[in-house]
Amino acid sequence: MNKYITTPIYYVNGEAHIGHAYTTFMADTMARYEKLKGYDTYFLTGTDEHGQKIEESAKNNNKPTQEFANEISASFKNLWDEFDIDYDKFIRTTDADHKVGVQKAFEVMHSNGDIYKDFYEGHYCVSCETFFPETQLIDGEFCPDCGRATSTVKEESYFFKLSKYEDALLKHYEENPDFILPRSRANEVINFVKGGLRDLSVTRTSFTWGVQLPESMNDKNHVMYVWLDALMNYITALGYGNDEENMKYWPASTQVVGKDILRFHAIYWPAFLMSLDLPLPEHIAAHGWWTRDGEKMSKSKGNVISPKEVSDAYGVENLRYFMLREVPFGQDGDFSQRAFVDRINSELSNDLGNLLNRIIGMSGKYSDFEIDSVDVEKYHSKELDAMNIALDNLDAFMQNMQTHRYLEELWKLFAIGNKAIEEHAPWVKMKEDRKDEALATVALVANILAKASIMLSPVMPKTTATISDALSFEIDNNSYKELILGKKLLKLFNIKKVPPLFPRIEEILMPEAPKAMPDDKPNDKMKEDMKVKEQAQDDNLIEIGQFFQTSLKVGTIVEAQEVKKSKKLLKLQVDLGEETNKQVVAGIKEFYSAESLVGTQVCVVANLKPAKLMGMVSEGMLLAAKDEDGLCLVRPEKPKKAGTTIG
Ligand code: ME8
Repeated sequence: MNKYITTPIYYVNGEAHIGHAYTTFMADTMARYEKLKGYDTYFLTGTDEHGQKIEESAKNNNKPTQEFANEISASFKNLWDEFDIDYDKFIRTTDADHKVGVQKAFEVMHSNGDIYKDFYEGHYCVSCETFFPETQLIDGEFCPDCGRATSTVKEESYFFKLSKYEDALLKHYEENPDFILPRSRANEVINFVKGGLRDLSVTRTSFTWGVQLPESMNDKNHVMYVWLDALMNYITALGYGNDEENMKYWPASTQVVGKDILRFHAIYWPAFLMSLDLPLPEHIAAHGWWTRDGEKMSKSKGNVISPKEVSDAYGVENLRYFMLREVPFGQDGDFSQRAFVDRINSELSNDLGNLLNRIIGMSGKYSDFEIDSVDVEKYHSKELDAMNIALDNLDAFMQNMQTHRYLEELWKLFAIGNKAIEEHAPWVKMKEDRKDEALATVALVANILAKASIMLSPVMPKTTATISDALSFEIDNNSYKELILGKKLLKLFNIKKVPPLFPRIEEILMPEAPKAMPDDKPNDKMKEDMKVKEQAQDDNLIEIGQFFQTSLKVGTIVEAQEVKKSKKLLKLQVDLGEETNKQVVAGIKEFYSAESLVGTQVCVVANLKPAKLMGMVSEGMLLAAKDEDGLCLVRPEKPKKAGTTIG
């Protein structure tokens, strides 16, 4: 049987942030999971490159549109390659065969009587690439989705008969309660459709950056509406309208999207497919937003976290694990560095990493790195039963995209393994001459690690490859069938030493997010500022008021100490001209000795919320510049009184 998994195709108006990475990790995990189960799986991602938004972004960057699209599309592709995203195809909507496929789809919809020409008069939000009737706008002007000012559109347009599909859509939702995942999201879609669907304008005449209509329409004035063009990627990627061999993968099994674009995927997309006489996808799975300080992270707000920076600092698999474990599927999640570091240290390093180290250590000491499972069932049937219950629960969680529950359940295995070692203390049994029992516990834990690694492999493919190498077995569909479905034990292990999988990590100081604009509907004051702000955001500029929210001061370092067990941190007492000194924990140990700092002056961000680093409170941040040659502190050119304001 086939499985087909997709991500949205991302707009090329800016580089990827961790929201995009999350969607892509989710879909990649699902695709790897289906492959592990033995399905012939096709996984698609790519970039959405047409439309007014991209045309305007290219203009703002003074680049020809295609050149601009090429650069950003390549940056997405390179990032996914660096992150080992195992896609089968990376589609670009500027690909020639995609355009042919979209034209074919337009022709089919037209010949099925679903396309007609009329005149569109209404409003358009370029940022959302969405039409709105006046009645839906906030105060007659602002986009109900993103709050930005809309423009008025009056132009000839071809329309798609969306209204015709209202009943068929409602029937489909009712008969397929898992069409929209999580199920809790279905109601908003159903209510929207019940509220009445208007026919959809699917071509534009006021700009040219889009797919032309098919020759047969004999109308060169129109280009396709970007959402029609974009949604079709899911079938053109399989060759629709060209070489259709890969259409065997259609319908998609899971199409992962963010909740911002659920309406397009759960209403327009199935209606288009019905018009094309194609079956509908099995699941549209909509996840929540990653926020920063409670605000949706987005390119235009400038409050984004770069996935590359996080993965450079902490490793891409740790990032994958954290994102899939932290947030219940469908809900929003705040990206907290503290939570990230805590999960890596406690769940990956303590629960999983230590278990592997203990098995390597004990097998080396007790049985020359060979482990035989001969006595596991005799001494550990209770643990094996508990392990099998947890393993049996996993599939349902993954099918519903509940990766947090999946990982939580999987971690029960490590708890069983760690508890068995504590309770059965193999080192005591070795001394008491009960070697069989001691080795049975070691073998139990080796089997737990092997089975858990198979099931963890879709989330952490590289880490689990290291574990399977250390335990001398393969992670593939055969081992899945034997060890997971067949519940067998691995008879023999030849253990190899590997370096610790997850060395404990420390929080690296990252600046606080700039205060972002609220995402909610605009109030009066916001509306006044909206246009100016939009311009500034597009140029990645901040307002002077935002700058002055940061209190920068000259400080004198009066005490400096090394933080034991930390390669990076120094603990400083800094005089900022206040009654008491401030404690700053700074990641500069590799570049400055503690003694050399005492008595020197630095520039300090003095109004940061206190944060804890390795259990120590840090009440500020030092300004520093870092390049390939290392890091240097930013200091006043001449001595200044402690506490002098910088700005
Ligand atoms: O909407 N948190 O592209 P896009 C979580 N081209 N996920 C986020 C996110 C956040 N803060 N921000 C973005 C488009 N995403 C269209 C799609 S598909 C035929 C066309 C993720 O670049 C999430 O998956 O704006 C969201 O749906 C997608 O990126 C939007 O990416």
